[in-house]
Amino acid sequence: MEQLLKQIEDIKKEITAAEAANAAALEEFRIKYLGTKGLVKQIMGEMKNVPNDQKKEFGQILNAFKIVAEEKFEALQAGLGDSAAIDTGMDFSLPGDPTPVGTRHPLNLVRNQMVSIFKRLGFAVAEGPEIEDDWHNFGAMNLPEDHPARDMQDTFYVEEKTADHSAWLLRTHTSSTQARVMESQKPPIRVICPGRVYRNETISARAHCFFHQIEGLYIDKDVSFADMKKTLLYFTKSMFGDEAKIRLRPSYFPFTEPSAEVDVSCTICNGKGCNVCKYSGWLEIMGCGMVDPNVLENCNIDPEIYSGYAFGMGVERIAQLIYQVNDLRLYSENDWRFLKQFSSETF
Ligand code: 2NL
Repeated sequence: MEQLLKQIEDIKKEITAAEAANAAALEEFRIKYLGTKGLVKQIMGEMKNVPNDQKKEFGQILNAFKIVAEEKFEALQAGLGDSAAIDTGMDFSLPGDPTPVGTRHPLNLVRNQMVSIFKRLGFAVAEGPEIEDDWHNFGAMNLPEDHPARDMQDTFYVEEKTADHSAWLLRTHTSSTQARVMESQKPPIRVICPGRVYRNETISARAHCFFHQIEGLYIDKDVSFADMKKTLLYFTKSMFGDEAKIRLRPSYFPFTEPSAEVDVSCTICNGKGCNVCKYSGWLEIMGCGMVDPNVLENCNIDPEIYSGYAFGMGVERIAQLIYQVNDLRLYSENDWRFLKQFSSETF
């Protein structure tokens, strides 16, 4: 007994004096005193040799001894702080490796900017399906059954017309979404439809089998051609700067009458003449017109009460004027050398 008590006192002194400079030394301490083959367990094992009448007293001494070892371990651990967990030899205070976050796509940058201008003018945003039936894409838009745009050469068909369903196709313009809005809402309607559209074209620098459009529609009582001109001028100035001018040239679309093509004064030379505008001073940016009465009727809007204007433009075309990208294929090749050039843009 005497000997055992002395041994406990000696180990206690050792424990009290112990130090741990790092996680490895702390682990050594734990194994030596508190491990399954450690000294605390060993001494506990001596309990069986203690005479019965002394077991209670000895038990208390042993318990206190164990607590001394455990408390010391905790104190050493606390002293080492976080580094006690695992000593990896790494300096966690060093700055981390940067995480690449990607960039916004130039077409999304331009689309967002265009949408925000029209939102300021009170236009709502509507989206619709890219796979359409031929009524919403063509019929409602006043394109007759034999119109060349419906040709397989121009339109991608997903399903041919059968006895129980119309033809399904990849929409060739977002007017199909405007038709859906007109069918389901009552005037006043003031909406823009951004989205991807498809045409059966051979891919080149100047043509692609898909591109992006924003079409707009305003229907109310007494909507005039002048209202349309003022809206499109506001849009153009917001997009290209206050010095930008517009010019309307008479044109033809099956869904509007009268119709016009809209040019903006060259965004590079401001109308003086340069390579980009081929020395004409003007660049074509959109089509527009007063919504044809047939189109209103097709969508259950009474042309005797309501009138409206509509317009459409290509997002790639506007992006080309802003960024001088002259090859349409760049937009969909996902080439990082192209995309990263837009990393500083925040829109
Ligand atoms: C273009 C397209 C235009 C429209 C598009 C339209 C027509 C109706 C209803 C809703 Cl009836 N949207 N879109 C109207 C006039 C011209 O041009 O991309 N031109 C370059």
